[in-house]
Amino acid sequence: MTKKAIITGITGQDGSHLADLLLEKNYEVIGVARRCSVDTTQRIQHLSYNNNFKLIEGDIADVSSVINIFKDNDNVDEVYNLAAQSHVATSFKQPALTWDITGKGCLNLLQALLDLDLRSVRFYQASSSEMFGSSYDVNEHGEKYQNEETKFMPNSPYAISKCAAHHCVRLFRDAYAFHASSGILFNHEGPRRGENFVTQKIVRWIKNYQRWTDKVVGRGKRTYDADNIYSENQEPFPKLRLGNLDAYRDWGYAGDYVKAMWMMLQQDTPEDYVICTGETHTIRDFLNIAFAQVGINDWEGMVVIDPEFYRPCEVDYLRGDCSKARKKLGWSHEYNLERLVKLMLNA
Ligand code: NAP
Ligand code: F7E
Repeated sequence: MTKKAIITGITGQDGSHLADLLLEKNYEVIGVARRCSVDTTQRIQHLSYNNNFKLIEGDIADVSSVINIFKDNDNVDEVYNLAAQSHVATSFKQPALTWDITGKGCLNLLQALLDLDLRSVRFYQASSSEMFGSSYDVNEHGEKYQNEETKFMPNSPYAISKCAAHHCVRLFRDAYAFHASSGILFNHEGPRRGENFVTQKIVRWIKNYQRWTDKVVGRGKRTYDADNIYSENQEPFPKLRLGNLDAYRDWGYAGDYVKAMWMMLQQDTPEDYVICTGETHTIRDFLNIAFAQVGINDWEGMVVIDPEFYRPCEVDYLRGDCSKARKKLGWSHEYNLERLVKLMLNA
């Protein structure tokens, strides 16, 4: 029998990948998008003629909007809450808005399901490795890691909002027997990643720089010389401005990670799972890999460290341990960092 799923955050990176996955599995998919003055549906353009896909208007920060989503769409089997103000740096500038969407938005959805007596609907919450903040455990080899048992020490308004939502999910599971699970996902990227996240920002800059050298220096004559960027007789090309290059992140591919979301809701028992690659790299490592893939080994002169991109508080080290997901869900990642970077550069 065809299943029906609602996805909030459908216009985002993960929403679009999850919709692709569920439609492949013959689901009927309802995507929730908020009203915007410009078109935000680029990532789901390819679904506009799919008869099993429907786009509806809604905002998870607005209680009556959330109630109407469930009233207007019956026989829903699964709800995936991927909507969020998901940018950590922005959350320091807009903390209350971040709370309303990323924290309270999740409660609005759960409470609406309870009040409308829709407890049998399975619920997925997009929790985040940011919830660990400065916290980690150490294994027998002396390596730092985070898993489902690691305590949360959130250090941004975004992470605090995600923690609140995470605990709401646990509460609705314990208090009202909801089939609700949170995936504690570590950073995941891909060609559909928003352009102000660091991986996509770097990849886009490299691609624009390649285009610029093709135009100005001539195709096939790329010199990739840092001095080129501001040489006197050529149009200037802005350097890549970044913040802290020393933070460690466990980066995976979004297409791999949405499979884990679906797997969690197919289990008999709802539980929370860490999803990650288990490998960690600094932003500097990412720069080395990305520039090397286009034949540039000396990128330092092309990058400017700009205090604007430093955060009031940083998450220094993230490396997940997803043994539980491997064992119970049978999930594992296909893309390592090298392959992910290649995918993004070639997109
Ligand atoms: P994203 O690309 O930033 O997408 C966020 C989505 O939420 C967008 O569709 C956005 O719509 C929507 N949204 C924002 N406010 C909303 C509101 N008030 N009502 C309805 N929709 C709203 O994020 P993502 O990378 O796909 O991540 C998906 C989820 O996983 C997010 O909850 C994120 O916090 C979480 N997460 C992401 C990662 C990661 O590394 N990607 C890791 C852990 C957890 P607009 O297009 O209108 O802005
Ligand atoms: O930053 C550093 C920055 O913004 C990664 C979200 O999807 O993953 C994401 O959050 C690192 C940080 O991702 C720039 O300081 C340096 O240490 O790409 P990001 P994030 O903050 O890790 C988690 C798991 C989520 O849940 C979030 O929703 O890179 N960094 N220079 C920079 N970061 C940005 N954005 N821009 C820079 O110029």
